[in-house]
Amino acid sequence: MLIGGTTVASAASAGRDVGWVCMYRDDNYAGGSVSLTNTTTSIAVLSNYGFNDEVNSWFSNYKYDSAWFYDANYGGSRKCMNSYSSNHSLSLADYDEASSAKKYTSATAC
Ligand SMILES: [Ca+2]
Repeated sequence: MLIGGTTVASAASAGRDVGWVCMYRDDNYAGGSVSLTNTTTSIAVLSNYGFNDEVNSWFSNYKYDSAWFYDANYGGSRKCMNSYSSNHSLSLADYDEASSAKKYTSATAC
């Protein structure tokens, strides 16, 4: 899977690391993932990770809010990923829409 642009061995706990926000291709945190890590705190173009319009679930183990966006470069509709929360299955309208994502430095950013 791709984590911060580096391919690493598959790990069931990937994305659950402290400070990480992991976005998954399929429902229930499956199908491979790309993560906002402690060093990669924003991804302006998810297609650079082979992950454009792919996200169906996410898990945040980050103390502040983060968000994903319908368009690249943080454009279009913004969908909040609240601190220490998760969504095992996005709404059908939000399926396969995420094109960028970033972490904030506040728990009330969105
Ligand atoms: Ca999109």
